[in-house]
Parts: sequence; structure tokens; C-alpha cells
Amino acid sequence: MLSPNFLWGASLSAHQTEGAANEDGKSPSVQDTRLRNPQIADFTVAIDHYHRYLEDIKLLGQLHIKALRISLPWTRIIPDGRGATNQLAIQHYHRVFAALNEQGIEPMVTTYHFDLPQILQDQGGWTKRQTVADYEHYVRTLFQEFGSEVHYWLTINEPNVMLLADQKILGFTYTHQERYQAFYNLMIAEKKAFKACHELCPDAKIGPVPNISYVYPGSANPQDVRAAEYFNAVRNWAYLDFSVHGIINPLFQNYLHQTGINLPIQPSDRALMQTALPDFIGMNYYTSVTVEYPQKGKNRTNGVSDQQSEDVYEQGFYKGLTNPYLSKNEFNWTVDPLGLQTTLEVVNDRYHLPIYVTENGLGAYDELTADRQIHDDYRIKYLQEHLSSIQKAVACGVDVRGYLPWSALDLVSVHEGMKKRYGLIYVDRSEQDLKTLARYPKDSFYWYQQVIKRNGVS
Ligand code: BGP
Repeated sequence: MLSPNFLWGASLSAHQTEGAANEDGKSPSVQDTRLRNPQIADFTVAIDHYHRYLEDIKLLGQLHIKALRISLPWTRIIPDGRGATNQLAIQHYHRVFAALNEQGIEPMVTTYHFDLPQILQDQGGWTKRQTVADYEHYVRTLFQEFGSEVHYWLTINEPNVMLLADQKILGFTYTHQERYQAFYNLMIAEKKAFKACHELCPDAKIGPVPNISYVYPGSANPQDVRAAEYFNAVRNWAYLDFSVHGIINPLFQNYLHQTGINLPIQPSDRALMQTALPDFIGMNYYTSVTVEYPQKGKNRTNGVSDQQSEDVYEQGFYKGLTNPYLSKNEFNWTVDPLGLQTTLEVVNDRYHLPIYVTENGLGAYDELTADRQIHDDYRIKYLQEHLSSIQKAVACGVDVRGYLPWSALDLVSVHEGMKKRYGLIYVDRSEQDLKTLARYPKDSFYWYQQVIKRNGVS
């Protein structure tokens, strides 16, 4: 049984929904500038949520969610990356929080979701320690401005995916050295956010929000098991061990050593690492990952070009493979609801903190019928199976406090535009044609409404 206080919600991010890319003083982020396939939708208009937030929030009120996860765009709040705050943006988000409050919806706010101000990227972005100071100034501004309206904060969306799938998410590739400089700066920046939030918003809670997927070994061969341990360390535990325990995961440390990396640790960081701690874990989950030890002669280029698939390779450590026991969705992502239960149990055993599942969902082609309906039974099945896994984990004693599937409305997918839809609410636009941008609840919307009413799936 889920607690009656279980936080039923849904998720969005700013750059994938808002549009208004050049309005009200917003500056470009790395998401606006990165080279995209011109055939697919970009973020200039996205789903026009910046102008339609009232309509969207009213619709979500009818869904009876208790929480909406949104992100705040750094480029709107502090357009120069550092320095002056943009009052137009501050006023806008006060209006957004008021509209949510009117519908009885708690905001859960991600401070930063892949959209670093381009102006900071031009100066080296996360490879520079200066960006940590800029981020700290930015989040202190958020906590001061919105501290009385927001009770759940999330720090940095999926730093692990951002770094491991950099080419796809950011539009450029870090060198190995730069990637782990950026890793360290992101993790220290997050610590600064934990500390600032606890100082400035004593009633609020804050947590990290990595993408956590348990990594399976391809076989019982001890080399494959070790490959899975390495990739678990590099993909999952390096991030959560740093956030929650304030330590560098030992196997990750060993991996860094073998690959010639020294993290740029400053002496004063140690105390911060161990004292600035999260109140909960926010966790995004789409799939599990399976790896084996890469045998000689099967060399490929090092890299993790898509975090969600078997396209993972690092010579001497791990190589992704197709898990023959699992099916795939239309976009080639492996579907593994049982893996969510396992992942939750492992995260619980390692960290003993409340968990919110802050993203989970199915990217699919949806069809709007002539009578304006969307019969997305495949999405209902996906969500039903994953929710059932959450309930089973809770029955095993895991402290899952909320579920905020991706996504509340259709939005522009990170690298596949509008055709790959995740929403509970359909948005009428295509890649190139903005059409009416009208919103239509899908069958999954009505299904989720009932789930919330009954406090779970049977
Ligand atoms: C997560 C991101 C989201 C979202 C989701 C689906 O990694 O936090 O922003 O996009 O993945 O990914 P995609 O849009 O590539 O299908």
C-alpha cells in the first residue's frame, strides 16, 4: 500500500517546453545553440508553455496531480550567467507558482536541466571552477526569491547522462580529462546548492536527480560481472556516493586512476562534501543497461553515445550488449519494469534515503484521431508496469515517496524532436509545423487520473 501522502505528479523541463527563446530578456543556452538536425523541432517555440502555462496548469489541475516537476532556466533568471537578476523572469515564475498553488499542485523545481547559459560555456562551462561560483550565485538567487513558494528542490538534472552522452545532450564532446573536471565541478556545485538551500530555506527539502539504471552483467563470467561493477560505478554510484556519502566511489577512483585522471579537489572541498547532504534522492529511470567485458579484437571507439541503449563502450572496462530477455520500444530503448524494482532496492540499500521517481515514461509515436483522441494503450501499459514495480519495492520496505512520470505534456525530445512523444497531454504540432498547439488529454491522462484517485494500480 502506498502512503496516502504519496506524491503523485508529472514532470517537465523548461527548455523542452517553454519556447519564447528570445523573449523577456532570455539569453541563449547550450540547448538553443547546439547544432540540431534541421528536420526536427527546435526549442524556439517548443510547446509554447511560456505563454500557455495557465491553460496547461489548469489542465493538470484536472488530472489531480499533487506535484509538478519543472525546471527554471538559468538563461532567463540571470541572462548573463552571472550578475544581475532579470525581474521579468522572477515575476513570471511567481505567477507560475501562484497558478500551481491555485490548483493545489506543489512545485518540485530542478535548478538546472541541461541548459547552461552559452555565455558561460564560451568561457569553459563546467570544466572551470568559476562555473561553480556562478551556479552558487544563481541557486542562492532562486532560494531567496522562491524559497517561500517551493518546498521541493532538485539540483542538477542527470549530470551522469549529461557527461556520458555529451555529444547528444550538449552538442560537443569533452575529452576524458575535461569530462571528469566537469564531473567534479558539477558535484561540488551540487554540494553548494544543498548547503545554500538548508541555510536559506529551512522548511524546504533538496535532493540530487541523476538517471539511475542498474547495470546487469551479460553473463556469469566473472569478467562480465566486473564489467558491470565498473559501469555501475561510472554511471550510477560515482554520482550518488558523492551526493549522499560525500565520498569518491572506490571503484570509480580506481577507474579514474587507470585512465590517468586526477580530480581537481581543493582542500576546503572535503568538509563541504561530507557536511552538505541531500534530504532525499530524485531518480530518473527509463531502462536497465547490460554490459560485458570487451574482448580483444572487438574494438570500437570509446564512448557512451546513448545512455539508454547498449551503445556503451570503454576499452578495458565494459561494452554494452542487447539483453535477450527484454523488449524494446519504438525508439530502440530497452523496456525493463522489473529493473526499476531492482534499482530502487539497490539504491535503498546503499543510501537509506527517501526516493522520488522524478522521470519515467515511454517515448512513442502517437496518433491524433479525427475526433481529437489519442489511444495510447502502449503508454498505459508501460506506466502501469513501472508503477506496479514501485509498489512492489515499497512493499519490500523501500521508502519511495512519489512518482512524477515524464512527461506531463508532449514536449520536444532531447534529440528526437516532436515525433517521440511522452506526454499525458497531446500537443498539436509537428516537427516543422506549429499547427494549433492545442492540448488534448490522452487516454493515459484519464487512466492516470484514476490511478491517483485510487492511490495506486491494482
Ligand atoms: C532524460 C532527460 C529528459 C528527457 C528524457 C527522454 O534523460 O532528463 O530531459 O528528454 O530523458 O529523453 P529523450 O528526449 O532523448 O527521449
